[in-house]
Amino acid sequence: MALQAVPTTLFVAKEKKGVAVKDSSFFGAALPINLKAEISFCFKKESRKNVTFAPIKAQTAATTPAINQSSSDGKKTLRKGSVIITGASSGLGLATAKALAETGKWHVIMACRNFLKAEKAARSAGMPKENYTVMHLDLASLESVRQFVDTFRRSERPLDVLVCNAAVYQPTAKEPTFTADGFEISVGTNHLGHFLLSRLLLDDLKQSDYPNRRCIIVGSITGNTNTLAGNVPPKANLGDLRGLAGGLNGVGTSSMIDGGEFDGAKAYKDSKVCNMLTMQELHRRFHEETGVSFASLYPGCIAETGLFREHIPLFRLLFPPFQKYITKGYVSEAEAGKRLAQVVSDPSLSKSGVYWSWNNNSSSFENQLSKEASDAEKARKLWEVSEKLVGLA
Ligand code: LMG
Ligand code: NDP
Ligand code: PMR
Repeated sequence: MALQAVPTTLFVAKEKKGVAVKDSSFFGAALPINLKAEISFCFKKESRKNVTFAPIKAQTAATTPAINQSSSDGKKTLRKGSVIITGASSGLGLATAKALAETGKWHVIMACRNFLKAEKAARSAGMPKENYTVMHLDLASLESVRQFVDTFRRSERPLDVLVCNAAVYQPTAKEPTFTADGFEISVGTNHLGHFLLSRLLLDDLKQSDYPNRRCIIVGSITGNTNTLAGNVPPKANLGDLRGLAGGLNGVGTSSMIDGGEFDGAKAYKDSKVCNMLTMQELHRRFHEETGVSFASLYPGCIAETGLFREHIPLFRLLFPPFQKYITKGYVSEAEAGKRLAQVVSDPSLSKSGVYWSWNNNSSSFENQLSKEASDAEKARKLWEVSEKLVGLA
């Protein structure tokens, strides 16, 4: 078992191409760690291809073009970018929204299931009022996803970057619960809701004239079995997707992607594998044609977010110090928000098809995904089954 590129001081001896073997005695066993970290935080600015100066789209023809030629000194200025962030009412999504809104260079559309909670969160985070809009989106309903896309289009804002961030995690559930469309809730929300959303909004991204158009899907280390964290049971495994193909509704078929017994923690990790596979499939199918960059990331372990709200109190108490002092994988919400904001707007992180991670000194690098999370054949199959489930095929 090769455990790979976990950017924690606990296990990474030094960055080096190839395989290193280091005795990490955490489990009292020697773990071979592939340290092929491919640190590359000094990219060249990618030359801007496919920049068009045409009106953004029919219903936004009156909107200012992305790049204005200022009349007085001939200097070019960029209009505010327009970014949708799902699940921006707490945790990573809120921290990212805040980081971007505070720059004054972005208008953030906070796509949230709880409108009032999001509005309150934005206000108490001190986000400048003119730099955000809250819009209703419940990813656990395909109808709501479609309605969100319609409402967004009617708002006549361009779409420059889409961030698929929202997620639910049910580690203690004994029985599955289901979305409005009858899918097990973690995969239904985290993967299928975002799958439909990103497919529908791809047209809007295509029509944007912004120089760096991006679609980002938040992944995680726990879905990658080439890491120590990804080997904490239960491990992610999509199998041959037989449960997904059966509709994940638990009625006569399994509620798990691989067709197995329900396990909430595994369902979450499986959904993260789906997120990372979807990003790569989007890249393969659309990057060249559209110029849109697709990326995923592991922002670090943000051990105090609402993600763990359903975990037992003892876990919520011990998890942050465990990550801070033992694994050293801990990051604050604010730091994680800065990392995701970088993937949204930093010119040096515009490469498509990349799974970004950060070292302990907060420098970004292109990380390696596990075998399953980078399996192109599985990504294609996942795409086809998902299209059927969300009504696109
Ligand atoms: C499953 O369990 C659940 O069943 C499922 O419901 C779901 O929650 C899923 O992934 C989510 O997890 C998985 C897990 C349970 O099982 C295993 O990982 C099996 C392997 C167990 C091996 C145990 C090794 C123990 C290592 C702990 C290291 C402690 C060292 C203490 C030294 C202290 C020195 C100061 O696992 C758990 O639930 C574990 C909970 C993880 C968080 C708590 C870890 C305890 C750490 C306590 C220290 C915190 C204080 C640090 C302060 C430092 C001050 C300097
Ligand atoms: P939070 O629970 O704080 O944030 C999740 C957000 O998703 C909340 O805003 C929540 O809304 C929203 N959400 C949940 N269900 C829906 C739905 N049906 N429709 C719309 N929005 C919904 O967790 P995090 O900030 O930790 O998680 C954000 C992302 O980061 C996730 O993709 C997670 O997988 C990923 N991640 C987190 C890590 C961590 O250590 N915390 C590590 C690696 C990745 P509401 O506020 O209404 O509940
Ligand atoms: Mg983990 C380098 C070690 C490392 C890292 C970076 C994480 C991240 N975890 C690590 C190690 C361990 N964890 C070890 C050794 C254990 C056994 C004690 C352990 C346990 C553990 C549990 C029970 N870890 C967890 C849980 C959860 O319930 C969290 C989870 O799996 O959510 C799906 C979780 C996480 N550990 C992480 C990260 C980032 C998570 C949370 C969320 C996520 O992937 O989105």
